[in-house]
Amino acid sequence: MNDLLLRTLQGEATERRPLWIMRQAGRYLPEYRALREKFSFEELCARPDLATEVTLQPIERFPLDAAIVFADIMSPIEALGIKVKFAPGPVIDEPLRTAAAIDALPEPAPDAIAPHVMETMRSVKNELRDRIPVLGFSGGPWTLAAYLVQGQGVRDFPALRALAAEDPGLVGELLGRLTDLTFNYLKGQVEAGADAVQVFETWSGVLSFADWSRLVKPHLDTLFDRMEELGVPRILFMQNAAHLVGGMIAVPADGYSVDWRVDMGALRQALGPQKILQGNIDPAILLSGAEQTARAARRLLATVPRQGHIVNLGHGILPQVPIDSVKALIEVVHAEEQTANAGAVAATSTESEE
Ligand code: 1CP
Repeated sequence: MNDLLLRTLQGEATERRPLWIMRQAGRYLPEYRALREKFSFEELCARPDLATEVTLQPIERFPLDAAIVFADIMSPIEALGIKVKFAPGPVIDEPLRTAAAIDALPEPAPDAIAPHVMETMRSVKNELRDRIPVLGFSGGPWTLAAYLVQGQGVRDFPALRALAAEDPGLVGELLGRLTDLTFNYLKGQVEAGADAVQVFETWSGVLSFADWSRLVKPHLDTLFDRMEELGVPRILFMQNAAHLVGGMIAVPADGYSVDWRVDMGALRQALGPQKILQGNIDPAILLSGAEQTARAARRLLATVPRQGHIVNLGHGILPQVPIDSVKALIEVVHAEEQTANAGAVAATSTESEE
């Protein structure tokens, strides 16, 4: 297996940095858009044969170092008896805003949580035959709560923040239930074959450091502590959360995925070599084409030491990104190995000349 990602997450030095791209299966790929002409997003997620095909689309096109199973962060939510529509982001008809609604949420049996995603995972593992690792993923409890309480993605999620101010105990109760759901969902994916998992806590950044530390961090600590028993590396992604990084790196994860607002070189210097960091090219740079993308990638590699770094974007790839930008990113990351080899050869020949 190409195990660059897993070895990096275990703290090993590798011949080059691993690279995968958040939202690598999806709308920037013409072959994904072609499938979407025939099937809705819900159908693509619900049918393991189609979800497998979509998962593998970027892998067939590019030499990426991991696959990520095709689903949505809201995929486990149906097990709570809540219908999620996509337009194009998740929409809930009756947002959860009362104690009665939150208390009434069922506690689904683990095998009732998104069984179609587990089947997709098994089928992807089977198709890939251990060529590269497969990531499982889930939304983080706060990010799931954001959609459940707000009803849809709305800038800064004011209804969620209002409920958190008005009844922090109730929001805590909801986060506790979503932590259980997320844990069981990720456990199912690992049992189905996931080699590593990522928790997308995308909307963390809407809270202040004090509120996030009090309201959300304890649930992430519980989730990541419990995940240790799953025996696979755990990555935590937070977006728009430069002000939360100090708390984020105290969550017991194996890797920390930060967005482009974080100065990764400075973060590495502050943390020392132990913590594994993932990211963090600004996804918008890829819109400006191959040349700008290559420049940004070279700058990233020059500022962040190789060991302990997983190259990725700072957030999901955008639907309008040209394919050539993705190719340019991959070329820069792959060229580092050649440079390192050339360096090694040069060093050897200098030695033999001495
Ligand atoms: O085809 C379509 O029109 C549907 C678009 C789409 C896709 C391709 C949605 C709706 N979800 C997905 C797949 C998806 N979502 C994946 C698997 C693809 C891959 O990684 O290769 C993943 C990992 C996600 C994760 C996700 N969905 C997050 C967390 C990561 C992030 O980007 O922050 C979030 C916040 C969502 C919500 C969501 N679902 C869909 C959209 C368009 C959104 C964006 C936010 C919103 O509009 O509220």
